[in-house]
Amino acid sequence: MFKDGFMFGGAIAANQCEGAYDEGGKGLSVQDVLPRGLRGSRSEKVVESNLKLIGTDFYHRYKEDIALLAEVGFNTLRLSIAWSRIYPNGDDAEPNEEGLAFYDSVFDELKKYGITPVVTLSHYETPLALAEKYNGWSDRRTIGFFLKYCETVFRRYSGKVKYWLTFNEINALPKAPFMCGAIKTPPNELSEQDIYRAMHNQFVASARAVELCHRIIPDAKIGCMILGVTVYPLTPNPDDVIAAMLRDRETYQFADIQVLGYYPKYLKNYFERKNIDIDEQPQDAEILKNTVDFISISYYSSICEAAESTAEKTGGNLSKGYKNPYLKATEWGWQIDPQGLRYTLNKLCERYRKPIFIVENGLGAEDKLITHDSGEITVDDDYRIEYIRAHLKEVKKAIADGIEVMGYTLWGCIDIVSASTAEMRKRYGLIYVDRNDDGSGSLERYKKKSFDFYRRVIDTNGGII
Ligand code: BGP
Repeated sequence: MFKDGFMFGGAIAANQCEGAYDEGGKGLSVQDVLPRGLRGSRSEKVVESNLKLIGTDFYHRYKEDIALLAEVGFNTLRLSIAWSRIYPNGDDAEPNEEGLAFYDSVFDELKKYGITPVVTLSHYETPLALAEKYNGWSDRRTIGFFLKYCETVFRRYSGKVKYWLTFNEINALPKAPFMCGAIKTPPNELSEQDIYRAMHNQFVASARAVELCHRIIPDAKIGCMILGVTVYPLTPNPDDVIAAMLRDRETYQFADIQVLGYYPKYLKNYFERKNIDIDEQPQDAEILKNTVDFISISYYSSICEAAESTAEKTGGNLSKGYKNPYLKATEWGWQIDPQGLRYTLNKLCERYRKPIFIVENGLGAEDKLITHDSGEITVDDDYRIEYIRAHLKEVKKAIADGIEVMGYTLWGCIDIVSASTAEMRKRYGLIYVDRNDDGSGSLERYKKKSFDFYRRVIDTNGGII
């Protein structure tokens, strides 16, 4: 059993489910010009083939969807506010009331079912105009635009939202500068200094959002959100162990700054060696001391690192690494490693001693909707049931290891458009949405086999795991 009050449910993101990309006063976001996710360059304008323009139509169907999630027994739903619904151009003088009213309705609907919202302020959804006018997070002025947006939503929803996350997978920025940082400059023209300056602007923005949140909503909790890449050395060769340690820093440098409140020595020494100037302002060190209340992570898979090897490489969530011969992988090459989740939770706890929230975990798979002679329609996703069961078993072990795990929200709890590949066929949900990569489909919702499994898991607070 998980403890009473364990935050159990699922997670979605505005750009991957809402659709209505140009409705309700919403401005374009960087996602509206990324029709193939990270598989291709950004388009100069909106193209019809971009599945995110309609998404799964959550914008119009949120009441139906929330009722279904309530039927599973969710007590928590992680979701994001699309920044460009609130400030369509990012630097608008006044917020868009239609956008604010939409999220009021969503939060009221969640409250009807006793579902606690956990809200991501920036989930790869920066207003496109900030990319066009300021080159996104490469310009320090974007900090001010972000904080104006934060202050607007903190004040508007202070009575409805008590859990906030600043930047989704903030450590993904170096991997995808346009999607994560609205930086238009082509990646091959960005220097390391450019990337670290943009990261610094996000660190300052995140810390100032923490301070603002505590001031406006004193009983709220606000966390960072880290792409939890678990790195193993490919062999016990000390060269590989060191290589894995250094690769780990690509993740921990982000958490260190947001959780500990300062730049770690290894990173400052690196800046000196590489002559990197992050353009730190005099007040920044003090600002960074506004540290988060908890750490949230996405965890899907682990990877291996080596000093050098001819071993086969494989994909992962925005991270490539060497294949682990002991693990199976998904169709997209993401290695399935439930024990890696326990390992990651232990490492984070040992480093930070703060509560940890698993806000993304799940299996992307090509589910099949079967219509039987009887007319019954099913999706037999036993593989997803096994994935969830195996990972929750490891969460239980991590808790027995003494780690304070706040909750678990299954990623893509209702099918959505995938982030890195902008596909519908890569499905994560307990609920199947009838939409295909060619844009066809009724958008009807169908319960998968995992729907009832997860309902029983929550109903027993993890007892059947
Ligand atoms: C994370 C994002 C999510 C989600 C997830 C799965 O990077 O925070 O938005 O998309 O990855 O990745 P994908 O959708 O590419 O399978």
